[in-house]
Amino acid sequence: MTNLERLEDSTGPCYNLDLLIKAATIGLPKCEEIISDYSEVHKDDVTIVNRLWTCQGLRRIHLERAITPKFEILHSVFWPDPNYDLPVFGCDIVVAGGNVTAAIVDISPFHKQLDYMYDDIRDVSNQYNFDGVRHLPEWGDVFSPYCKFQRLKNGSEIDKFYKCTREYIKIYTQMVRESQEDIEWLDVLRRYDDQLYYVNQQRKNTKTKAVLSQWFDTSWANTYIEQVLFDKPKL
Ligand code: BLA
Repeated sequence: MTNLERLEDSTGPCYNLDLLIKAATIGLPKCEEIISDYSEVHKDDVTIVNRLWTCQGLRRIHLERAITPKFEILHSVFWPDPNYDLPVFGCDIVVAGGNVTAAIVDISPFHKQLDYMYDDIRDVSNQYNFDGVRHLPEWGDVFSPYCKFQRLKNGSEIDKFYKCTREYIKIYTQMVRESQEDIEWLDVLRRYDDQLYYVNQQRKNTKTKAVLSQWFDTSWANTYIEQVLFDKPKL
């Protein structure tokens, strides 16, 4: 199979999540696609495709698929605009040699959001339990108690992860639609700082850098991590 065929292989877990996340952007208020220099990256046998949007409440919605003959990655983050009191939605799935070694989905809280925003998420989270649960690394203190992180060992676990992500993203997009702008200076500044902390923690994931540096050179990998995967919010 070529990379393009792999990308469009509708039997793969990344394909289904890709469609799910694209569908979730429909109906977000004032949602517009952003054209970036990284919309397609090709090097040797690696292909990366990026889609970016912005909408009211979110400074950036990022959906990425990376494909090589051995690896497939789907990565997505919904980054709040610090003028809105919203958590971060994040999802990452890594398929290596046909096995889903990592599948993670979370709605990650800032400040005290856990105390007043998470009733629905807690209820949904309780309905999904996975077999191959993995431990979060130290930098993973940014994730919520309802973060789902596991390997997916068979089709029914893959299907469960899809359904759980569908519920999480449904709750999240509803939060975005209902969110009101709050430009109280101290609150905005605090949300900016909180998001910066999340960005810096994600940048500590040595595995992201290891994979990207294997495919490209270290300096390209660093720029890609800083500008595309985990960019800092602007004040
Ligand atoms: C782990 N992330 C990984 C792994 C790889 C990547 C290869 C190791 C897989 C494994 O442990 O089985 C790599 N992810 C990438 C690369 C890209 C990518 C190269 O998106 C882009 C080209 N990671 C995220 C997001 C979250 C996340 C949004 O991008 C969470 C919401 C989490 N990835 C995450 C975690 C691990 C991981 C928690 C496990 C890290 C560890 O075990 O140390």
